[in-house]
Amino acid sequence: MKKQKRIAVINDFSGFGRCSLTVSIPIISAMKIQCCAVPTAILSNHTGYDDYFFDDYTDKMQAYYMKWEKLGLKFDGIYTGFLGSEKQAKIVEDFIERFSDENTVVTVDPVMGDNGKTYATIDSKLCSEVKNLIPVSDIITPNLTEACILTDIEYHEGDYDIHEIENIARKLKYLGAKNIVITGIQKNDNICNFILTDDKSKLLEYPVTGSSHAGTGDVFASIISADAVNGIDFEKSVKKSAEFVSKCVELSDKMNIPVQDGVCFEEILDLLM
Ligand code: PXL
Repeated sequence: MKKQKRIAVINDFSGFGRCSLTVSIPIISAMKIQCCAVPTAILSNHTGYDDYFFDDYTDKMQAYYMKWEKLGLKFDGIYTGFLGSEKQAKIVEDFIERFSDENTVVTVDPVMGDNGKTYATIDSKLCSEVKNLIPVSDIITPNLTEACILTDIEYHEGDYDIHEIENIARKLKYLGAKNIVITGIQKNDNICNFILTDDKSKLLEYPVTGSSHAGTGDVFASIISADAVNGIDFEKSVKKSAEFVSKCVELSDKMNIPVQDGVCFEEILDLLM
């Protein structure tokens, strides 16, 4: 039998709203990879709702994962998402140093905002700390808002032309990114992902299938991180993740899921198996 792969996911636990760990654990598990969670914060529901309980886990993370070091754990993949405080960027770097070897694939989803705005708990200090994670990553999965924040380029509404997108992606590469996918780019009424790697630069366009739901970036990055560990070609994986997210969005609208409540990925999780 082949050895089962294992990914450590450093992300928040939001009990309601289908984002972060509550999305990554089922998706990565469905893709037959062991998913090991390191919480950055515990929330009753994500910050897209008007009110939420938020317990920052910064002071507990190291004590938590040092027990893993004692167990001698190593990971085939490390995937980082929402950080609960600016101090956590250094903690994530420390985690990567301790728990990776030359084969570990590090996926950094620089979760900071969407639609031109930062999320409620994210400030400029945290954003600048997140930049430090780019050089230690193998893959980054920013949405357009996050790509703009990382490159100090002003976000605008409406369509983006290919030169603007290439410029943002090149700046991300200059910051030390190796494999980049920028998600959620609006163009000609389509939604696009832009890929930049050492040997590829490509815009992938998809028709819009529904409303903009919370947590879709987390669904996308979970699939990307699992595929990367399984050695799937990056472009193929981006297409598969985008198609899965499109189906989730379409179905969620059909099932009248409020946009804040995320997408009903559970209904079609079997497509990833
Ligand atoms: O899906 C991104 C995300 C993750 N974690 C928390 C959030 C959000 C977006 O609002 O609030 C806690």
